[in-house]
Amino acid sequence: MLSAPRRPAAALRRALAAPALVALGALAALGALGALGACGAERPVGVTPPGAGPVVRPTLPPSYRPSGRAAAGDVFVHLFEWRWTDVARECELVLGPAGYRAVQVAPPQEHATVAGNPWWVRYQPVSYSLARSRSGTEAEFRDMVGRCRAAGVDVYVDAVVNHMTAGSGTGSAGTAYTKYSYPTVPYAQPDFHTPCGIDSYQVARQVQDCELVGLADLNTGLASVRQKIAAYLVGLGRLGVAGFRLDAAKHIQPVQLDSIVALVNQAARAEGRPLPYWFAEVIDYGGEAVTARDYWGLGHASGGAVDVTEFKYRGIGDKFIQKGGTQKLSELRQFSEQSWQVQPGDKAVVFVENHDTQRQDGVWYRDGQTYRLAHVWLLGHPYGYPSVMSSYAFDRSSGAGRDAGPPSDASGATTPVACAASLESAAIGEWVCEHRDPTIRAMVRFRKLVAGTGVDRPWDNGGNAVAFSRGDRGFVAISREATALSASVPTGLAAGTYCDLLTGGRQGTGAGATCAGTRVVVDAGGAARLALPANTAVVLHVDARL
Ligand SMILES: [Ca+2]
Repeated sequence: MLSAPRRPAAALRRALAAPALVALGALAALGALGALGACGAERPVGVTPPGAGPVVRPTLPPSYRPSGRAAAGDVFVHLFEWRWTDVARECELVLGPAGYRAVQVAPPQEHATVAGNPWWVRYQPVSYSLARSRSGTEAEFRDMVGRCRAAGVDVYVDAVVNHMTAGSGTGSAGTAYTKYSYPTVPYAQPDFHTPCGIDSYQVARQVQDCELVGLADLNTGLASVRQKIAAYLVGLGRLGVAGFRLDAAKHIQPVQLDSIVALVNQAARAEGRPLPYWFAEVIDYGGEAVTARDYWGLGHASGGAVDVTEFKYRGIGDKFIQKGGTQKLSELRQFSEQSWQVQPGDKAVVFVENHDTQRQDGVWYRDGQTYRLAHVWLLGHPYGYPSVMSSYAFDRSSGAGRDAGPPSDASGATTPVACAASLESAAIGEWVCEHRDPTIRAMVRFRKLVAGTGVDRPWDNGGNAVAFSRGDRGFVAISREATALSASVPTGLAAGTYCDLLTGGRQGTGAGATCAGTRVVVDAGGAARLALPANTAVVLHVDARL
């Protein structure tokens, strides 16, 4: 059973996330890409047209090794569109002290420049130069990586390697380019797949070898192209970048991507550096030719591990916003890898929103307290390696609003981060800084404290409250009820009085410790006596026993 709803075709979703491409993407989704998909006349003899009969495509065995991030209780944050200098400061002042394992930063390569500075230009590479992007200069990037490392925070780079741009112009670092010509890399026409459109997600060949929403698709079947991509990532590794998000991995053949990963892993090993952490963006809600499982084997042969995004997990957020008016929190009691048909927890990168889905219809910062509660689940439950989205406020009711780039000045330059006071007060054009929210920060700490424990003693009230224990170390209860909830709920905790982490937690240690939060009594039978105000949660940890 799938609790996550089926989504529209991925091409359309992508197009909706990049409205300047809507016309093209929507056409693709309607199968009307005749002109762009005109592979016929120019196609070399002997090349099978996309969708024309069965083609044997090489596959990777689904064997893998865990990256270990889920088991360690790690959490990373995506500082969407932040400038390098701001990321560096955040690592030192917030991320390190809060216990975030890593930060995912914006694609650092030279990118297209488009009037109005939409966010998605960062996903249209012009070269692999770091000289200047909207986030800053190469010197600032290098400084950021070093300072984050020193603060105990790994830097993950968003690696856009499936495609280049959809048009022509001058890149952020000054490179003049056309759709199939990028002199700084260099790439020229023969480095790209013969242009064709994706009009069916039932045909893997189209999904992987044709143009995603009209973006020039790199021919990753060529060793020379793979070498150039690998060289970009190896260079980042030498600067101290610790990991990579493989953007649009679903649109690259797994064996070709594996070859790139292997080149980077081998270089790291040869140079005495740790192998990078990798995760692949594979949007898989079921029902398509390309699946997340196709990518499990990435990196295995070269001695590494590659995690994969689990988009079905978005359904968690839908329970919290009671999407469709019928979903209830109590249904989360049934969450498991089997019942939700999700990937193994030690393979999955999970989130309740990302930069694409927050522009669609999922839970987002404007849901305020409900957004916080969704994170209490995300970070309280042990499944997966969680990513926390940190963004800027925008209007998702209009195409222009969804397109909007980061807060910027009159010249279009991204402005320094100044966080809104709260999720609720963030005004359009302000940085929201969701990752600084006290509830989310407390949960990052909790996840680490209970790492290694499973989920047991699940409980629900049949309505909009759910609870579970983390072995004998922790307890989480969440209520989306509109009125106060009183209940006696089983826990794995020893009897005593505990101080709720979310409302302030225990201050100090030993006999002098005080409780700044709500006190919760666990009785001799191990039951917590809960009195939860509407729309709140309580989180207990064995170390917060008074
Ligand atoms: Ca491709």
